[in-house]
Amino acid sequence: MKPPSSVDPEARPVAVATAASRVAAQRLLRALGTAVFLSLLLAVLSAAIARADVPDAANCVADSNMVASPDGGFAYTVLVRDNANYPIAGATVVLDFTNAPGIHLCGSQDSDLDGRLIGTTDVNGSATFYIKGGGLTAGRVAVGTALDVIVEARLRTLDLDGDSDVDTLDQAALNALLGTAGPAGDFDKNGIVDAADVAILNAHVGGNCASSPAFQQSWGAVKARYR
Ligand SMILES: [Ca+2]
Ligand SMILES: [Ca+2]
Ligand SMILES: [Ca+2]
Repeated sequence: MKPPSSVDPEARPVAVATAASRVAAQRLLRALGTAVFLSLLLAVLSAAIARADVPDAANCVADSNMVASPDGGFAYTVLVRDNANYPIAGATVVLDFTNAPGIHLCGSQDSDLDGRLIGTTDVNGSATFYIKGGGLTAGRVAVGTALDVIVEARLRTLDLDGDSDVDTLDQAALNALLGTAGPAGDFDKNGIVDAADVAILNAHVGGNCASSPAFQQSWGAVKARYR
């Protein structure tokens, strides 16, 4: 029988160290596994968020016919959605009038005079503009997100002579367009200039760039920014 003193003095410490190492290794593996899982989760979430933040012009909605007047009496709404057709809040919407010569935007709205109006969508992905402007154009207004064009809209304004007001001269100009197909003078966008369009113009006589109808107080409510 071997005396206890013959036991290798190193044996027990080594065995203890090995067991401790296994526990440490398992802990390390678990920590690594958790880290890898969290990294993958973060990557997936980031991709989902990135995708949700990107407007898809094909799913955005904007009227190809636009109406404006110096008093800002007509709403024009743009809906911004992503590739899964979900609305995007806080998205930039740009109305670019630079290819619509003959249109004059009121300086009170296009304060930097660059021929563009910029809005931001609300929680429903919607941005509503009350375009203050006048004039006639054969060009189109590019309606788009920060990156893409959604639609090239045809614009008609109540200020037919382009002097930034609506008065008897505009009424006379509209009378000369009666029976035509528009877009000039076709304010209800039904493809013909008639008495209904005359009635619309008559309701805005006296309006100009300085007009501030009651509805403009709702600008803040729709959370659209202009500059
Ligand atoms: Ca501008
Ligand atoms: Ca006028
Ligand atoms: Ca009409």
